[in-house]
Parts: sequence; structure tokens; C-alpha cells
Amino acid sequence: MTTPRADEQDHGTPGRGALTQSAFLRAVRGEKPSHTPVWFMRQAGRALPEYLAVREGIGMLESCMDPDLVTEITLQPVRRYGVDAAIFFSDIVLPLKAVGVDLDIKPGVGPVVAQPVRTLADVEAIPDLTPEHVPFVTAAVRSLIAELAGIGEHGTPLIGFAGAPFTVASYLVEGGPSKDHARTKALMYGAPDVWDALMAKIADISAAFLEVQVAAGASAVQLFDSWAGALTPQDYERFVMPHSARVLARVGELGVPRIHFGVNSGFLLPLMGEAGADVVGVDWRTPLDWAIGQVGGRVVQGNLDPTLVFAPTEVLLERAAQVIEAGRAAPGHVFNLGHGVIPSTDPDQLARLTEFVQAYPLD
Ligand code: 1CP
Repeated sequence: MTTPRADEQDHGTPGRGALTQSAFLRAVRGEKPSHTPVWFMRQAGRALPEYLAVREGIGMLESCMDPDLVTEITLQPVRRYGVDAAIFFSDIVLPLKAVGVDLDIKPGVGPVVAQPVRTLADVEAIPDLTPEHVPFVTAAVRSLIAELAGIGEHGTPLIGFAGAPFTVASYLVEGGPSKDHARTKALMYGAPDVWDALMAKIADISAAFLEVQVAAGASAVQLFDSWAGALTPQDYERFVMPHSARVLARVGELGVPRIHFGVNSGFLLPLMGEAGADVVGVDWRTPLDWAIGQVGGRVVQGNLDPTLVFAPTEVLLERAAQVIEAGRAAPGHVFNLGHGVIPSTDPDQLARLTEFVQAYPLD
């Protein structure tokens, strides 16, 4: 198996190979695809028995650092569902671990940071990320690109991802998952200089992490600002948007499409688009037709309620049809759930949903 050199790879620029003609990359560029492309946030993971089997006895972060395992886990949902894009298997806190931050991902909990970051000295102690910190990411992306080239009519694009500065900062400041992000916002309001230093540090790390994935062949990127919905638009604009914009601008220089997503982010959608997104991800609470009016002619991604997989299949598919119909008002629409796959999801429901979306007539 040969892996293309970084400068030979297809990053979704028109005219550069079959992958650019895939439904996902066509939709993302605002061109008419053959069908509405579909993939699912958190499509790899605990909903799949084959994932549980390969992860047995191996920690989450350890898995993320093993290129063979990352390749296998990333491919599992592509094989099972035939989705239109793969998403790199990793985690938003992986780059922090790679530069030496003492953290773990605890089963059933999520990321836990040993010494939460609260002062300027804490921020300055975090090293910048270089490609040498994450050779296993480069190796895994390269092996995935080679495998994905042979899946689907035009090959299957790989989406790289990173956490946006606010969402990553929340884990670093709180020390773990949080509902209200109270300490994080206390730092933001109470020590804006420390806040800006922390956000700039994370922005550099996230941008570098995305650059590594794109250099190795990822066709698009998604910046996850999952918890940005905890902010008012004013606070988002002052304290968060400039830092996310820096990440997106750096990736924009590489010429790959950029998706920007947050949960409960209806009121933030215009700003999340203006931050430098080509595609705005819409969470399930936000009506898709309204969201399309908010994002200034941008392509949208979303936004079926992830709990609909627990409804009767005909209800699931009826709601999916409504999402596809609403998506027609945008220059392009990538079908997705409005947040990640819930671990107790029956994979057969996602298989039916994928088939339905891909077969839905667009004309
Ligand atoms: O042992 C396990 O299986 C741990 C569960 C798990 C998995 C499968 C975690 C811990 N992370 C992941 C992988 C992951 N994380 C992916 C790749 C898989 C895919 O999409 O197919 C991605 C894109 C993420 C991104 C991520 N991690 C986000 C943003 C997306 C979102 O869901 O909003 C966030 C917020 C995290 C933090 C995190 N990591 C893990 C958990 C359980 C959490 C959330 C904790 C919390 O509620 O605060």
C-alpha cells in the first residue's frame, strides 16, 4: 500500500482527483451533489459492538496514540453504514496530553485534568504543539487516506478535527466536565489577561493539531466548540470569537473546508459563521430553516435530534425527510445529527437512516 506524499494529496480543491467529486466535498463547496451527504458526529464509539471489542482493556488516550487502532476504529462506521465521510478517531484533549498536560479520559466521565489551569504561570507552563508531539496522528491519517481512497464511488473523505479554544479551556480550567462552566467564566470575567493568554495558547495548539491532520491528507476539518452555547453573543464575540477565528484562519490558508459546530448555539450561529467557517454545524434544538437564515449564505450541517433513533423507524425517517427538505434552502447541506450519537443507539437505526438520506431524491 503506498501513501501519497503530502503535496500529492487531494485536499478537496476542484480538479484534483476523484475525492473532490464525492458528495460530501461537493455539498461543502455549495455544488449540487448526487445525494445529500451524511455522516454522524461520534459515529465511531460505544454504539458499535466492534468498537467495544477492539477497545477492550485499552484506555481511550492509549487508543488515540495507536495508529493501527485509530485506523480501524475510524473505518468501522464507514464500513458499517457507508457514510459519506469519516471522522478521525481522537479526542479534543489529545493534543494537550501530547504536549505533556497531566490529564486522562475516564470511562463514563470524560476528560479529567490533574492540575487545573487558573494563573498566567499555569498557562505559560503549557508547551506549544509541534508535529513531533503527534507522529501517531500523522501515521494514522496517512494509513486512513490510503484505505478510504478505495471506499465509495469517489473514495471517502476524512474529516480532521480539534476542540475550539473555549470548549478546551473549560476542561483545563474546571479540571473536568462541567454543566455551567462557572470557574471558566469566572476566569474570563475576572482575569481577562489570563483568559486571553489561555485562549491564545489553546488556539495555537488546536491550529497546529489541525495542520498536522491536513498535511497528512485530511480533506476537511471540524472545529468543535461544543460548550460555546453557554455564552451570550456579546461574551462570545469579545472573549471567544477572535481566538476561534485565528484557528479557522490558519486552517483556511491550507485550502480545506472548515466546519464550525457548537451545541445549543442558535443565537451564536451568525458569529460562528463569521469566525471563518465554510460550513456551520447546527444543533438539534435549532430549527434548520431558521439557522439557514442566520448564517449568511453558508453551507449548513445537521441537525436531526439524536434521540430520534429511539423512536419507531417511520418517525425517525419522517423527521429525517423534514431535515433534508429544510436543508434545500441552503447553498449546501450535509446531513448529520444535531449532536453526537448516543452510546445506547441501535446501529441498525443509523444504517437505515444513512440509506434513507442517501436514497432521498434531490430533484
Ligand atoms: O472510552 C471511551 O470510549 C470514551 C468515550 C469517548 C470517545 C469515543 C471520549 C471521551 N471521546 C471519544 C472520541 C471523540 N471525541 C471523537 C471521535 C469519534 C467520532 O466522532 O466518531 C470526537 C470527535 C470527540 C470530540 C469531543 N470530545 C468533544 C466534542 C464533540 C461533542 O460531543 O460535543 C468533546 C466535548 C469531548 C470531550 C469528551 N471526551 C470524552 C467524553 C465522554 C467527552 C465529553 C465529556 C463531557 O460531557 O464534558
